[in-house]
Amino acid sequence: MTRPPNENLPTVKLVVVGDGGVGKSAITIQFFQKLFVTDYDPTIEDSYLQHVEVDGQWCILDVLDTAGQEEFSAMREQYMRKGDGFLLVYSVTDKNSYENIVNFHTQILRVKDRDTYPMLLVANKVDLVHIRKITEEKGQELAHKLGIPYIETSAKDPPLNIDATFHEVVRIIRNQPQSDNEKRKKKKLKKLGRCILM
Ligand SMILES: Nc1nc2c(ncn2[C@@H]2O[C@H](COP(=O)(O)OP(=O)(O)OP(=O)(O)O)[C@@H](O)[C@H]2O)c(=O)[nH]1
Ligand SMILES: [Mg+2]
Repeated sequence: MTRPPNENLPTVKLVVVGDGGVGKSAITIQFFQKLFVTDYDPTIEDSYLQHVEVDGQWCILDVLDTAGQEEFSAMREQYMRKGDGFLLVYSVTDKNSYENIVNFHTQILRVKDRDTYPMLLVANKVDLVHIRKITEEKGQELAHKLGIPYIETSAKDPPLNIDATFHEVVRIIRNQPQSDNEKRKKKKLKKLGRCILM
């Protein structure tokens, strides 16, 4: 692996959300530590930091693995404010977790006060073919409804699409169109600059 350049790299903050037990920690740990955690130990909040290279450009990836358990839901707004991009994770074996994605999506847009925001719909545990309840078609349908891309993953060894998932969210963040707010701010600054020059 080539080394990251010795310069100030941009930090990209990702937040992993979704119901309890869908595999948020398993996905995150598989990405950062290259191992599959078989035990279920509900998360309160964990964060991970690593230099990563995506499409030839280095960045510092700062990932927040959040609590899916309902008892910690009061913390949601606070961490949502911090994210540059979100992984919306459900388990293909758990219909409730699929149905709940729309609530996470709505809450993120409300907290960000935006109509769109960088997000990726992640259908996890696809290795559990025999107990799968949510088909790929249903996943794609939801992604389409929300206007976000879709990916299928397995955190279990051999992992499926784990690196691809994190890289894709970085790409979505980099490629997002300038928000109306930012455009407005820039316009205002330009005007202000003209006033000072005059
Ligand atoms: N077979 C299979 N099991 C998985 C996969 N991802 C996670 N698991 C298992 O599902 C259980 C829950 O995974 P976690 O990653 O702890 O779930 P979580 O979403 O972080 O749950 P909370 O921290 O409570 O929100 C664990 O026993 C994992 O080993 C997967 O892709 N395939
Ligand atoms: Mg967890």
